[in-house]
Amino acid sequence: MRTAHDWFEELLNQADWRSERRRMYDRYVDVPRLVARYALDGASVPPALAQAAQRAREQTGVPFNSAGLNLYRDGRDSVAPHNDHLYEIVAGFPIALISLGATRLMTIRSKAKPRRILDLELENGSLLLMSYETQRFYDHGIPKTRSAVGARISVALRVRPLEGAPS
Ligand SMILES: O=C(O)CCC(=O)C(=O)O
Repeated sequence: MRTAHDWFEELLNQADWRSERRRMYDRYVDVPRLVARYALDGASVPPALAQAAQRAREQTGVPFNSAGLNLYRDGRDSVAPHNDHLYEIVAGFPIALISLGATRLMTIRSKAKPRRILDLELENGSLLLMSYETQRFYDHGIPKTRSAVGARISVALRVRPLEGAPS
């Protein structure tokens, strides 16, 4: 897991982390994690991200061109159940999630009843591939935890439509 550890340290220190605010009903709230986004053909991509994306392309055969990074600083950081917006992904391509750092639980829930729930421990160095179709029928999220957990970075790789290309 040396490589995953090195990628974690490098991205923690070099990624362009930002906090975001989101409208919730009539007020704005902090998004409970830090985020960074990269077009993978851009000049400012950290070397660790370029390497991780290349490994994911080799493992999956998918031409990922975009990365969304999440930094969960501790157990208070989370992402609410959601599905990816399909208009932001080229039809048919999966989404890859690389986990670095502390293990966090991901909960995957079917949208339709009867509700099926799958809990996955996302470990350091793991790669989770979620199919395009999954986004139609399932939500995924990282719940908060009271357990003492360290920081975790997830790298979400997607194939985004090129600017101006028909989707
Ligand atoms: O942190 C994770 O593994 C999930 C990230 C996620 O759901 C997203 O970036 O949309």
